[in-house]
Formats: sequence, structure tokens, C-alpha cells
Amino acid sequence: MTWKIVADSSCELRHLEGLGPDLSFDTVPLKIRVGEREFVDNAALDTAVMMSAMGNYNGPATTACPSPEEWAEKYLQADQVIALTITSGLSGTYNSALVAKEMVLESHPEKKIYVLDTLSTGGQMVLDIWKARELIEAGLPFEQVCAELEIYNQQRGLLFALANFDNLVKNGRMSRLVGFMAGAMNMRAVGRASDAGKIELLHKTRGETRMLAYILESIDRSGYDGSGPVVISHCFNETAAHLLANGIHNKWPGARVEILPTGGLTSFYAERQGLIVGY
Ligand code: X90
Repeated sequence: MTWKIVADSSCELRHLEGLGPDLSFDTVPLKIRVGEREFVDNAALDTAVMMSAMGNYNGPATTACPSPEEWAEKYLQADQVIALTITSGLSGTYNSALVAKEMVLESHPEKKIYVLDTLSTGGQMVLDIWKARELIEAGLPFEQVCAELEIYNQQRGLLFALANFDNLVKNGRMSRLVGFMAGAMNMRAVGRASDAGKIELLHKTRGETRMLAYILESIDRSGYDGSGPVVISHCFNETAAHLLANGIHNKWPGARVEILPTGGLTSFYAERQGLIVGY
């Protein structure tokens, strides 16, 4: 029996190293449209080029979720599939992944397909992907992998700190008023993925040092004890990502912290300097 883990491109990862012959990993890209140009969020995307195209363009820029056909193509490549999507609270990606499941099961009723709405994105999806891999490699049956993954996802959290909310507001993912107040000069707004998978602003800080301190406090308050991995993704802000990683190591020595650049979709919305933290 072959397995596949497939996630949409908001998960930042594009490859998993060292998989055995019966397990594969793939992503399904969201698309970013800047005027007439379309950027496909796959391993070939140069996010720096996309960001500068965005910066040089004053018209509307939008994103689009993967089609059911794109998901279905991946589902057909294994007997047992675990699909993970960005929150259904902000994107049609989950719905598209479910439509694809119905399509594929109609012609291939023997397949097993599970679609998890992570109610999150970025680093939290990375954690879920790693967990799914661990459960599959431990030899657990399909139903148990799904059940344990769902519980694991519920116990994780996602925080973000952004300097700019323009694309979230323009694309209707956040209220204009809240986005305007949060995005004032030099301010960093820290928020989290709410239990319903929406953007919940927690706090505004002035400057990066206070922002990092607030993120550390929030992780601490949530009950994190250092035993689980943390994934920090950053949009052209490696310095802040490393400072945060150091802060985490000081507070929880031995915690595994991974730093990744944001992919196309998360770069588009987090914008320059943005940080996203899954834990
Ligand atoms: O379907 C589409 O076109 C994609 C829409 C995605 C909209 C939001 C993406 C946000 C990415 C920003 C900070 C994290 C917020 C997470 C809250 C659940 C990154």
C-alpha cells in the first residue's frame, strides 16, 4: 500500500528528505496574480521576483486556490492519501480538496483519502506534515493516522507578526479598519489563528524587539513546554527569525526550532518582514 502526503503551497515546504519508496510528498500550488502576471507557488517560484513585481505594481493583486483537478491528480498517485489545507476560514482550498476527494472516490472507491482543514497555515502545516510522516512511518493504519493527526493539529498553535496588512485587507481576509490600525508606521501587529481558523489580532507593538518579546510570552502563556518542534517562517527577515529562535532556545533549551523562508502565498500575505510561527 502506497501513501502520499499532499499539502497546498501555503505550508512553505516543497520537499521531504529521505522518504521510503512507499511514501511520497507533494504540494499543490496556489496562484498569485499581480496585474497580468501569474506566479505559481511551486518549487520553481522566485519569491524575490514576485515581491518586487508586487512592489512595482499599483493595481489589484490577488490569489487563487488550487482547482479540484490539481488535488485529484495527486490523490491518484497513491492508495492512501493524507491531504492538508490552509484554513477554510480564509481560503477555498479546503473545499476544492474535498470536491477532488469525491471526484476521485467515484472512479476509485478503493482509495483512502483524508482531507484535514488545518484551520491554520505556514508552520503549523509543517508540523502536521512531519507528524503525518511520523505516524505513517510508525506503520499505523489509515484511520488511526487520521485520528491522531486531527488531535495533534488541534493542540498546535500559529502566531504571526506583520508590519503590513495591505494584501490581507485588499483581498477581504481582514477588516479594513483593523488592518489600517495595525499597519501604522513602525508598528508590528501580532495575531494568531483563532479556533475557527480566522485572523485574530492580539497586540500591537512598536519595533521588532518588543514584538519578539510578545511572541515569546504568547507561546509561553499557551502552555508550550519546549517538548514539541517550532517552525518559524519569515518573509525576507532572517534576522528576526534567528532572534526569535534564540529567544526560544533561551527559554526552552533543547527545543527544536526550524527556520524557513515563506513560500509564494504566505509571502504575498505576510509581506516583507512578516514572521509566522507554528508551535
Ligand atoms: O484562496 C486563496 O486565494 C488564499 C487566501 C489566503 C488568505 C490568507 C493567508 C494568510 C497567510 C498571514 C498570516 C497568517 C494568518 C493565519 C490565520 C489563520 C499568512
